[in-house]
Amino acid sequence: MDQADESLVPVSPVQTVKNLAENFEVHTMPQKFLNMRPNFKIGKTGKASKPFGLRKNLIIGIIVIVVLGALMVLAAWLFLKTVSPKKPVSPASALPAVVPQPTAESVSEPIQPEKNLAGDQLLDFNSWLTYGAPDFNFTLKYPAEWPSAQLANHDNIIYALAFKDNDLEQFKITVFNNEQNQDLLTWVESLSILPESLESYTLSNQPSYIYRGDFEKVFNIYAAYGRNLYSLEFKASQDKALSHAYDQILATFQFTGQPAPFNPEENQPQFTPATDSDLDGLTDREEEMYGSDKLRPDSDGDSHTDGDEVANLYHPTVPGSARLYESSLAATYVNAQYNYNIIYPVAWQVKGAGDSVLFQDQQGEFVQTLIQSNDGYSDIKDWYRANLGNNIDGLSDLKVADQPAVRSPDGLRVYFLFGDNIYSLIYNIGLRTDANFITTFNMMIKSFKLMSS
Ligand SMILES: [Ca+2]
Ligand SMILES: [Ca+2]
Repeated sequence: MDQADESLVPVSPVQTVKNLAENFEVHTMPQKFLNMRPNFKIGKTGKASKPFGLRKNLIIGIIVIVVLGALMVLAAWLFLKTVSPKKPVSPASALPAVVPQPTAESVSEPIQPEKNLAGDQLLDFNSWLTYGAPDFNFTLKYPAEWPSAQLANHDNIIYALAFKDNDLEQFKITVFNNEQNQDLLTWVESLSILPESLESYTLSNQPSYIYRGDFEKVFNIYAAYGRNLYSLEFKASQDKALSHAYDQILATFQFTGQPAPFNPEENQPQFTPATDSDLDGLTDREEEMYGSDKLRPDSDGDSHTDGDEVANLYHPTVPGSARLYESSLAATYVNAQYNYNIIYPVAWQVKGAGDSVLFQDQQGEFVQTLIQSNDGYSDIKDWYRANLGNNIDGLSDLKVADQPAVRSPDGLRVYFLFGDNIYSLIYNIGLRTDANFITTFNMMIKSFKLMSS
């Protein structure tokens, strides 16, 4: 048993496994481990020769592709040039030869003749059709491939029309009933568009606005004519033929017929003057703004009422000849483009620039200076009759900056002619029913000065 026991010990399975394990550890593991590890490490830091070779090949590959791409573009360009020599080479097809990335795009461009053909068709203005909507006072020309479809009316929309290319709306015209005789800017603002994001535009000789949407998916043109307000919405596009077609549509758009005049009765004041507790010509809101006493008609006791003082540019709370515009209550706005300056309450915000500037109270009322081109009129009343269609009997005469001017029957709008332009000063009470700033408006009219250019 002892011998058997002794002889059994070395051949026990545990021992065998242990020996095998020892053998493996000694002869293979460290060697492999030591050989593998340094290579792996060098490779990972990117200094080893093999990956570098790969990068080099890749770079050479890219260069070859770029050069080949450029050559293909050049070849395509030369081919197109010989095939259609009358056609100007668009910078789009010439550019990618220098730009390494979009080779695939630039090569595929000349292979798409359908698009160019459609563009040619689109821009064949002789084939364009005329659309007239005499009841809604407009006419325009449009590509024959774009059938028109009338859209449903709702709210104060009285007419809506879309022009479609393959069932997709390219542009649409919406006509709104201007029941409240809103001015254009007030209406556009009511569409939640900030005046700062508008640019002036002229549509069929009417002062209009263009608004380019936040994401440039559409752009809109807003205009007013007679009793209607118009929105023209175009699907924005980088396609040159398409934008050229849009330009042509806008160039052919005409307002037609005499704009329906507003009934003079409707033009009467639709607001009530705001409270003027001491009846001195300044409303309580104005007294608050100028710091005068709303219960004392002559706050500074110089025998001139507060209202008279402000209307004539004097300081209501400093006796004597202290000027309003030399005080901290008012500021001067200078418009170098149209050469004028005007005094406004310093508490108001100035918005806009150029031909349309708003001076706005915190509660929404504002005075606007609006300048539009004068199409050859020499008498402001002739312009008023032709453009606003109102009965001129209700107009009152006044002078603004020494120019003969007219004031609308409601007293909120003043117009005069200067140089090649019509200048308008408009007091807009916004959505309010009471007017708080009539005297301030009069003060601004009186302060208006034209500067020699
Ligand atoms: Ca008062
Ligand atoms: Ca006074």
